[in-house]
Amino acid sequence: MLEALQNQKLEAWIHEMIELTKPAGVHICDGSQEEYDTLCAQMVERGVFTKLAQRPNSYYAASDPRDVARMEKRTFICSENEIDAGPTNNWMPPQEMETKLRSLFEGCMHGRTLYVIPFSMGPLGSEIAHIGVELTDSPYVVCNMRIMTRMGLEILDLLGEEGGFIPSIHSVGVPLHVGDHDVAWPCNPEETLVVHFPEKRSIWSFGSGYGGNALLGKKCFALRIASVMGRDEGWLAEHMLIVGITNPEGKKKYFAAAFPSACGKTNLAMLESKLPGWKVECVGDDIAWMKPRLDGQLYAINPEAGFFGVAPGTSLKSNPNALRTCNENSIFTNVALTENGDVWWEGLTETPPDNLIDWQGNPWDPASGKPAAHPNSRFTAPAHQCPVIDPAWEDPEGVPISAILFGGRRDSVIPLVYEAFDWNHGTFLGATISSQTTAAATGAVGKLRHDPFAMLPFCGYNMGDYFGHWLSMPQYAPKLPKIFAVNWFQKSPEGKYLWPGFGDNIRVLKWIFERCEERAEAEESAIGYLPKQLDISGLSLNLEALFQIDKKEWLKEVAEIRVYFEQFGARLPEGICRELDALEKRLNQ
Ligand code: OXD
Ligand code: MN
Repeated sequence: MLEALQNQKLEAWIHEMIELTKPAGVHICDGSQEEYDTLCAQMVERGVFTKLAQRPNSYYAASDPRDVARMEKRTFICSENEIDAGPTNNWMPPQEMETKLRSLFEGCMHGRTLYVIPFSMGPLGSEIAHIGVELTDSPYVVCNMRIMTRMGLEILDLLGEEGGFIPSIHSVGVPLHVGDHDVAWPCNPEETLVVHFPEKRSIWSFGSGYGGNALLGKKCFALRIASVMGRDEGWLAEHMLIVGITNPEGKKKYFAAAFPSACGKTNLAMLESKLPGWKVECVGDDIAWMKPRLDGQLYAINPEAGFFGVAPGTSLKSNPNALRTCNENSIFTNVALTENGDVWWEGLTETPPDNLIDWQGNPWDPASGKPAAHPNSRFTAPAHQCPVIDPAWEDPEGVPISAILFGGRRDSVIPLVYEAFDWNHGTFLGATISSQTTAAATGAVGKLRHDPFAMLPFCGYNMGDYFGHWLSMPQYAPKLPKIFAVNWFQKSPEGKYLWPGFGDNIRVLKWIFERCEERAEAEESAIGYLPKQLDISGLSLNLEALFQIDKKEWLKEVAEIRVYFEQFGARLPEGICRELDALEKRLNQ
């Protein structure tokens, strides 16, 4: 079967991996519906999937409770030199790591099928897109990858004899020997490793079957490896949603926005406008690849083909379009099950239905204080099913980006919105995002941590160099977008949100849109340009509190950022230090 592969590099690599992992069989995925249906039926038979009676062609899966989120402590960037991974990544010498991986992968697919998944990140044939091949022993991964990427035989045709691809190998790390009993969610948490070799541009993932640890096109390729490609080739691979905004006169602009994981990116990407005449359409909800074109602007594609959205909190109020997107042909992982064969999660309805089965397969007791769905439970749904998918979402040329937004979850200090003075200042805003942690990664929830550009867990090289790459972008794209900072999450001293968020965020997008047209007015402040006016028609809220700048708190912020930046040493670009000094000076004036 492998002889049918035209690409010699691909064939040789697959042979090498078969020899290493010793699977019982090999299956080259054609990406067809028939193949997907067969794999789903097999997983239903084995108790991995439960078919949902209430949603056509949709399934529920429950993971091992030890395998529920990205494992940042076990994620490595193995560059040749430690300094090139930088202080924010885990590192090990590449030779040592390779030896370790080869011993972990030795015979690890015994008794299982090795699936070959050829996939494209981005519309087929787009100059912004890139091809990857994932080898995995998990049919759950195959089915999720079919939703999340463009996958199948046409990718092999596109690759031809000579084409390049990013090789990535994944195993759940549980070989099956004669007499072994397989479990519904095999995984090997003690040995889990998610490893990137940036110079070789390859990915090895062992021991986890969940999300970004296993669907290697997403965080591993489209962010960690692609960020390195972007640095080397003069483009940007970012943890950003992309939206198209149309104003009442029918004029359209595209924005990209970076927020740390589980801070409402999917909600913003599919926002239902509360302002008459304003419309938001979704190009992507998680990742943007942006390349300069001859006209000097940055053009973005969404490299993904589906959404891997956080389920809890998704409701008709917060994100009706996400709910409509996963009405059919979707996979739900670690949510709760209803007795009539549907799914449920905290926040979906105000009152939970009776007789729920929790994400661990037990009858749920509402009095237990435990959630029925895991806080990082997810839906995997095809992007084309989104009712507000943008008509240009698959345009191989990408969409021109007019504004970039940086946000975090901060209950004080950062105002609702402000605009950077220029590109360098905007880069500084990205570099200084901090946010309360969420359940998207293992570890404590609610702790404030720096998450520069929302890329802390996803930057494939030294973060100081990454700031430098951003500063260097004007040389590739002279007509760069304007940059803004936003914070939907400020609270009153009593702990109540000051801003309604969700569909009302259009009011902030409107100001940004009109700033891009030089129509909206702004006031210069120590931290950037603040709106002179914001359309809050119909709302009663405390605008003063939303825009207050507490200079004492900001000076504390500056001192804290200075300490944070120390870790980057000589790799911290001069341009970033200058911005910090200038901010301090303005605050002291
Ligand atoms: C995600 C994440 O899954 O950022 O998108 O963790
Ligand atoms: Mn994300």
